[in-house]
Amino acid sequence: MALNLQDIPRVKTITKEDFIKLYFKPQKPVVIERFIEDWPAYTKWNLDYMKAVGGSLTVPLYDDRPVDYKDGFNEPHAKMKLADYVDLLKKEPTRYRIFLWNAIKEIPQLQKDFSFPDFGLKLMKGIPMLFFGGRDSYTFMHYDIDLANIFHFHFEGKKQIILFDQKQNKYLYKIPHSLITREDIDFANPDFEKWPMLKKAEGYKTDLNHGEVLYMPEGYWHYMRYITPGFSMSLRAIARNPKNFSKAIYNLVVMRNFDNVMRRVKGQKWIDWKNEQAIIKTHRNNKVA
Ligand SMILES: O=C(O)CCC(=O)C(=O)O
Ligand SMILES: [Fe+2]
Repeated sequence: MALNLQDIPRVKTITKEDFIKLYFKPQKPVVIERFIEDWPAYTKWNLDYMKAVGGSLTVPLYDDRPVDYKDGFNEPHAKMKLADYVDLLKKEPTRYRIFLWNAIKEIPQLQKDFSFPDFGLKLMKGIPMLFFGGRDSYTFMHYDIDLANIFHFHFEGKKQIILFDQKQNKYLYKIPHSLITREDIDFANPDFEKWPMLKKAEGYKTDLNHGEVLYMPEGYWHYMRYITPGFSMSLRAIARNPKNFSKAIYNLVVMRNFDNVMRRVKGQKWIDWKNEQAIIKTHRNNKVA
């Protein structure tokens, strides 16, 4: 038994008219394989290059430890010089990932290596975010707080991707007041005895290679596992669907602050309660005793 996942459609390249009509309007994911071949980044960007241009910078690192009430929302677990981190990635599998790092702000010359593509959507130019990971490290299943449209460009190596749309929430053991599913689900190889409702979820999958760009529609859940060490850049465009846009505002203004306060007030009990609720609610919604 495996998750019910269909392959994300792939195109070699695409016009903005076709992108809008075939993928943005219906909110379907797509991989564009040869979109950035004219970017200098296509030939330049690899782990050695990042080490050469930013090696002395200190970068925030995350591992896959479960959420702890003492951590703030998205607080890093460790810090390292980028040069040491790249060496570590190349030497051995590591759980440490760089997540949501605004590298262009710290290494402005990277800006010269790419251009903001015209997909017919207005991209938020101030925040091209970078993500790095070592072999077998993964970014837990989540969706982004602003439910943005995300263009995810991958460099060096291979990365496994699993996506679900928001209609699947009732099957995914979503943690209330957060943007993640139960962290003890291994989406690469789920235990269906423990998580039976996952059998009903319908999603998408692909392996992303160097130079490919993945379009993730608004609010899509994403799980990403680094099959080999590598890194990616995400560009985003604000949620256009009014329902998603208001959810984004709610998450940013209310949900995040409420969750932080509850962590401070109730501590680990709050985290434990949310984790239990993920199971209770998923099974109740699906009427499993
Ligand atoms: O690449 C990763 O590790 C995660 C990427 C991600 O979550 C995003 O682009 O929103
Ligand atoms: Fe994300």
